[in-house]
Amino acid sequence: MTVQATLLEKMKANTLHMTLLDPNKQSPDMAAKITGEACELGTDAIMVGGSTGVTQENLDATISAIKTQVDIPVIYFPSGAHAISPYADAIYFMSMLNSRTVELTTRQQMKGAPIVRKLGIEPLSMGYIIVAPGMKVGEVGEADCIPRDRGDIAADYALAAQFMGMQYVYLEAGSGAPQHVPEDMIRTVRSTIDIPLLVGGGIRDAQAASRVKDAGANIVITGTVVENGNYYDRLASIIKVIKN
Ligand code: 1GP
Repeated sequence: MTVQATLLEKMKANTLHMTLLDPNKQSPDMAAKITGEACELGTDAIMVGGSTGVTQENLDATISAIKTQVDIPVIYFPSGAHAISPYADAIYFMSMLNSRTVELTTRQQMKGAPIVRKLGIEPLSMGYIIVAPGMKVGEVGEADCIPRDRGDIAADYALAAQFMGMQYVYLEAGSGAPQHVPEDMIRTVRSTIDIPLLVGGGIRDAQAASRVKDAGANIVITGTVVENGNYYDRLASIIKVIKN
């Protein structure tokens, strides 16, 4: 079964949770430990990526270690074509729709496409939309961040993604954002498109996860929450609220 088919099947029944790990932020062994626990707690897939500091070496080592611990999909969440791992089950083949630079809308994709084909990784096409404050990814991606009160603009970008044939839309407030994507914006986008909606950035507790889920996210992504030592109970409560 493809990763796409697996995710679509699971989404029929429930909102999904994905755990994001940055290969530059912990050792491969620690990544394997965290993802093993996240998997036991019910996370649906592991995403691996980061805005800066991802190398072919730390990416391959991290994904290989994770694959020894989990049998849920491991999806590469790339920042460019400079590193692509043959060990990933799938790659978000994404365009940062509101970037001001052609590098992140189409040029890195042009460079990465033949590599993805050669390696045989499943591409999951995604329109990536950066919402204020955007944090590091908004900065390095040279994004015209969507103002937090302009759900209409986010919805127009999301609809454009659907019309361009993309399989997913991701609303991103940026890793470590003080506040997650506003619920009004999530609702507006959800009611505009028919394809699955991912939401991430700034979701650090069960209350936030619940708000994002109730507003209409099909997939809720958390990253930072597993970056400090005492994540287990917090991650458990986040996944529980998403699955209920
Ligand atoms: C980053 O949205 C993700 O792409 C995760 O954000 O680190 O704030 O959970 P956090």
